[in-house]
Amino acid sequence: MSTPMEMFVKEMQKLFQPDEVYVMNGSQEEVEKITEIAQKSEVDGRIVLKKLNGQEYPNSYYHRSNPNDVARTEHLTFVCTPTKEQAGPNNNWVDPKEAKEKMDYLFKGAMKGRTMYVIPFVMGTPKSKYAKNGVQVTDSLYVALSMRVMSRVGKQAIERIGTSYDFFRGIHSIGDVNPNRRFIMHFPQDNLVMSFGSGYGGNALLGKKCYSLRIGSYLGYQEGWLAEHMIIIGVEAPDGKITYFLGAFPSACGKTNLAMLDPVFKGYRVWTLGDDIAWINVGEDGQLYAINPEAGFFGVAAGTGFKTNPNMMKTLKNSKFFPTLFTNTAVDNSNNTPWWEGVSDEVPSDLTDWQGRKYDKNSGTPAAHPNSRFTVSIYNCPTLSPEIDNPKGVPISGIIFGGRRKSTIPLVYEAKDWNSGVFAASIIGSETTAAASGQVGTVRRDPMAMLPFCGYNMGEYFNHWLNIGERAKKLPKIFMVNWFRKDEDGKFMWPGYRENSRIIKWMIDRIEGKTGVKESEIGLFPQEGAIDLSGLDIKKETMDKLLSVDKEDWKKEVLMIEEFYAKFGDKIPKDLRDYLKELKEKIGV
Ligand code: OXD
Ligand code: MN
Repeated sequence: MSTPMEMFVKEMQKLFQPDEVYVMNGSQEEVEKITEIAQKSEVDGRIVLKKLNGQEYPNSYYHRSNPNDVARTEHLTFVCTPTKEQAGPNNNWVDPKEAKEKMDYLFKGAMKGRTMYVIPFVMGTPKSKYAKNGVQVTDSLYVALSMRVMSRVGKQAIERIGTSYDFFRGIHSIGDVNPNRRFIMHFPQDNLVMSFGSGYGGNALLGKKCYSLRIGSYLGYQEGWLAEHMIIIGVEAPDGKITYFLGAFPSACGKTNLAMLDPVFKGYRVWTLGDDIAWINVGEDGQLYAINPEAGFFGVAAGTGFKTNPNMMKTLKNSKFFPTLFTNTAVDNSNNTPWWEGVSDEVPSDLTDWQGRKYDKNSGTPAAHPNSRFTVSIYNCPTLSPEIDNPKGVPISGIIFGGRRKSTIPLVYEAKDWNSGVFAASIIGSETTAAASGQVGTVRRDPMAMLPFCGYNMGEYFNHWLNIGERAKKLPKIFMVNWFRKDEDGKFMWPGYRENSRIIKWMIDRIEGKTGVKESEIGLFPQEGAIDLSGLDIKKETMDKLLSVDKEDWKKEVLMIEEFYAKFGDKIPKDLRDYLKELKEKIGV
């Protein structure tokens, strides 16, 4: 008798007709073997991996993708629920039967002449009752290796799955990397994702956005937990006390930097637990507990350097866990190292750009793609929390929500309580970034930074957040931040990066009840002088502006919020509609 997992593999073999099938066991020898093969294999006319300078970047490899395949493609991503309403206006929708027929047609025979890699994986530390199992098939060596870094692959997953039918199925083929034949189809009711035509992280590493967020959010809705686009950190104060925070920010808004922040204050340190996704459960004591389903970072290289994120640079230079992949950066030919804007001030003279061309410094274009990425094990991180494999997760005292906004949104404010925090998070707007294909810099609503990742109707998702608040006995405080305010000359008003620790220190004071607040139309502001600005050269007028409500700006903001809410009709919980009404009155709309 075959196990359900074996049956799935057989079914996939029949569909894809690969020359060979290889089931990953997760061993070190296996990773080494696949890495060797990848250095000799071409996909889409490119060598899959090239070894980089091991002295500078140990165990690191370079990957260049098709230039048409460099980011998530939201317009080709679908949530195929039985009805369109279940997917909600926040998702593209196709009827599940139609979607499956389309994908089966594309998948049929797509792996002829290729090897099908079978990746049994666990999301979350395998001992945790919150961890979940999946099996992905793929014909991409790059995807197989990346999944090995980003999740717990192999034996432990096979053992956990055993004879159970209860595992996520991820079906992936890179196909012919043709954007006209590229689809990422989610079937929440079937715990299934089908993805064709892309090798890009968020489209192809199906354990990540597809399972841990889109399908995960739906499972959380069914089972009473939350799957969120959030970092997890522990902030240690000089007295040794650690306060755990979650932080939700849209893609490419500094989540990874915040996840391994080096605070400006002596005696404070940040412990990293996750930089992208959190699974949050109500613990037995009624507090919220979070685990990171992932085992690696898939971070934006562009902009990362010793000045902006020294701990990430140390992570990339650590060789403990193998391999580290660099994708669509440039390469410095003088020493065979990956290079990207921000890693050094000097632009090296002999660079090959992300598209494999000789780089011309005067071209006015960057050498690395703005969404160039690294894939690296979390276990290489020097600030890794000792709690990383705690099966219970870590108890959360604060949730930080943010967006990227030039204007309107203050540097920080606090929500009065859980429900008003859910409202504040539901109205976030953010400027789009290079992490998704399409125009960069236009403001769109991105509630909880989940707009591209919520696998069901967002109106119901908001309601689920309110319900979690009712179930939990000890709720975290909710804070809203915006590190990206600009002045009239287009200069950032707040220095950001390490200096953000000043805001986090204030949040800890608030959690501990050590400082009061000032009420405003939108929420609670820090009291005068409550944010420790010692040693920072910032004008009082700037801080006053950063911590105030500009009613004229908010009048426009409220209209955008109203327009967004209107798309969901009465799916938006009444509580949230009432908050909006109240906000309009306070702003004077
Ligand atoms: C990511 C994203 O890759 O949010 O994390 O796009
Ligand atoms: Mn992300």
